[in-house]
Amino acid sequence: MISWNSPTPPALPGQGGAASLFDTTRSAVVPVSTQGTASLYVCGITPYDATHMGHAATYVAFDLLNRLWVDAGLRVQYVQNVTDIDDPLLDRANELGVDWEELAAGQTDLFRRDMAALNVLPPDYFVGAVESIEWLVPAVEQLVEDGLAYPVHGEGGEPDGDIYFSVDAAGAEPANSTGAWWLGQISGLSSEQMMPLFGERGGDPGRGGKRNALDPLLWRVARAGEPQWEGRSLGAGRPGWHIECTVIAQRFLPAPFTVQGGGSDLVFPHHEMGAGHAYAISGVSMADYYVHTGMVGLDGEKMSKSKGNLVLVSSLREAGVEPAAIRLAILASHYRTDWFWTEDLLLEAQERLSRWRKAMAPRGDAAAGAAAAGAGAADTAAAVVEQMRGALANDLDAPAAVAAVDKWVQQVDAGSTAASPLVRDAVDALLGISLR
Ligand code: 5CA
Ligand code: ZN
Repeated sequence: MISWNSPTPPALPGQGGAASLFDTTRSAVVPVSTQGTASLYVCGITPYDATHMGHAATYVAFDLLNRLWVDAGLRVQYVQNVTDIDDPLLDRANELGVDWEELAAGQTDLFRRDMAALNVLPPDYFVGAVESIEWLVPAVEQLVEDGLAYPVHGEGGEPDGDIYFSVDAAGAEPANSTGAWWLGQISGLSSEQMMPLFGERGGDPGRGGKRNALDPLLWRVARAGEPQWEGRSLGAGRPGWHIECTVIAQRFLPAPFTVQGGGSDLVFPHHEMGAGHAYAISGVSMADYYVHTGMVGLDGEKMSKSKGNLVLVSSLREAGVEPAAIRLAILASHYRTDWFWTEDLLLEAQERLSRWRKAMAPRGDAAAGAAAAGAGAADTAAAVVEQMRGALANDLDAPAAVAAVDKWVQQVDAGSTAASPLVRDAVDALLGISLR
């Protein structure tokens, strides 16, 4: 699929240091090791409704990482998927009485416009689940041949032949080989903890004929009235969810790649199973680090399409809210915390944006000149950039980076230092807030 365009961030003098991130699997903030190239896969949208603040916060968080890596002189390979075929999309299309492909295409397009407006750097590859089917079918065939996946006999009106991944067979692979996967490796959850989450998050623990209730679907054979694709020995059908991200990542990124990202709602089963699929297919682990964003809510509940408690990026934009203010409102919370969207957060961000803009506007007047000539304005600006780099390298601490800019803006307002294009460039390059 085509992605979107965002301006290239300005290059800053010097170079940022290596990033540390909270890795879900290790349950700690750890230094992220990269050798010249960093690779990132962030789980993309299911395009049945418009981008809400939760999605926006997740993509802005990984955009901070992308920008930090670029600033550190790394080449970044970034892949994002679009789940353009799945149950929730088909259900919504049926509810609305619209064609599922049109719904997906329209919402994906709106997502691109929202991301461009929020100044999120585009992925190098933006790949739809439908596009991945031709690589996915051979991967599932191989899993069946290797005894790591199996067909289920239809019961209760279901047809024969849906293919499931055997978590027990895949988890029993030699545990001493590098990167071996076992159920629980990514999430650290017990089977008892997994069971309810599996049912809530797209799994079908009650499906008869499975070897383990937690086995996830790889290939759903054709049903009347559902879209279907050629599946060679699997029979016509459509893909399961987790395998989509695995095959897309395997096609476009190294194995293992550096960071698998997404919201904390994806830790289990999505990233757990995706890692299992990757290891079962290739014998190499999927990613080196698993990084998850907190959930954004509204009025005391997680913001979700299914609950309908949404604040949409596009609605705010239509109401005339500046995208940079939306982005700045997101940056006020640390990416790993769960937080609630409020009108006040947006008002604060709008005020901050105008303070920053005023302080950073080029001033040719005598006062600015006098301040610039005064004590070390350039040094002060350079120190702010280092504070921002340090804050972001420390598990993407955007609120600390924002606070460093706030403090400097106060000094500019008080006349104790001068406006500097360096800070303006750093706010643009590192935080993605363009004040031009
Ligand atoms: N297509 C799948 C991933 S392969 C999916 O989860 N789609 S989604 O549209 O439901 O979510 C898109 C991204 O936004 C995911 O990374 C998800 O974890 C994240 N997300 C969803 N809801 C929220 C929320 N309330 N707060 C923060 N992030 C969220
Ligand atoms: Zn995914």
